[in-house]
Amino acid sequence: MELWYTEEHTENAKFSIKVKEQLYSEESEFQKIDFFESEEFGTFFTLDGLMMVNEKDEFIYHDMIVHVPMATNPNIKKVLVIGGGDGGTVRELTRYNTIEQIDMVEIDEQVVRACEKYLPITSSKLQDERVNLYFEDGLAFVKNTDNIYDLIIVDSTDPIGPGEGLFTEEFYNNCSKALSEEGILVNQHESPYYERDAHEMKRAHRKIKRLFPISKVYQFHMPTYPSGHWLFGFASKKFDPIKDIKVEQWNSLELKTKYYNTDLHVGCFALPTYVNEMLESA
Ligand code: AAT
Repeated sequence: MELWYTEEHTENAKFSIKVKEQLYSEESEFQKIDFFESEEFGTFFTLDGLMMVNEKDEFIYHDMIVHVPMATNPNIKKVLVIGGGDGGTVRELTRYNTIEQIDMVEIDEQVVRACEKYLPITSSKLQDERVNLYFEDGLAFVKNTDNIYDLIIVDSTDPIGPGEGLFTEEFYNNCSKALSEEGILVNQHESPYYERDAHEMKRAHRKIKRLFPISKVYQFHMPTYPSGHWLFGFASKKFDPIKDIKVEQWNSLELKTKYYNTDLHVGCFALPTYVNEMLESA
């Protein structure tokens, strides 16, 4: 008998992956966590039935969420990661020797423990001595932090379930306060393609652009996320990701990356016309 994982991308379109074996299935306090083994995408996990991370395309997401802000300001020393329980974002951050402190706030400890067991490819650097793990709601965590982080990365689920609070104006406002004057905020910004995701993308952009003098959106390809076309937001009080990119400085680090490079960094901010129009009218 064949086993397939199927995700509804819209009411009328579904995406399926042939599964070799289900490795884990638990209902945590916050969400349903499932791990699967597959031929095409290796090990992958879902939260409430939605694809989060798989071994084959995770490098795209984690390259783009980390190296874009790091090449814009290579002097980043203190970083806050909100969500990101699989550890992929932390793994990429730990490659910079210049980063001194990485605080990661994940609401669901069970996601981290399961990733440590089944997804060492992303979780392997969570033990780095610069990493401090906090198991609490990111929304509450940023409330009482003032002017300390150079970079906040919101590596969150979609705005349903526990991730909902991470798409609110109150949250973005507290992130702004928690950032230093040089601070950068990068956030999981949904997809412009299908209507439901595009609605969330516009809502997020509307809120962020009111709070930050520089607020841009950049794109990348995620084969396993709905439509394959995904976005991150880049907001800052000081740095423009295109004008301020430190091409030579970043390349001199000689970090080997499979997706990110400094040409792509500039190119990924060039968006399709329909996406620009949606963002302008947000
Ligand atoms: N690195 C890509 C993986 C993720 S998972 C996002 C994580 O955010 C999950 O582990 C979830 O438990 C955590 N999370 C959700 N809400 C909160 C919260 N309020 N505070 C802290 N952590 C939270 C991102 C996948 C993106 C999928 C896009 N379709």
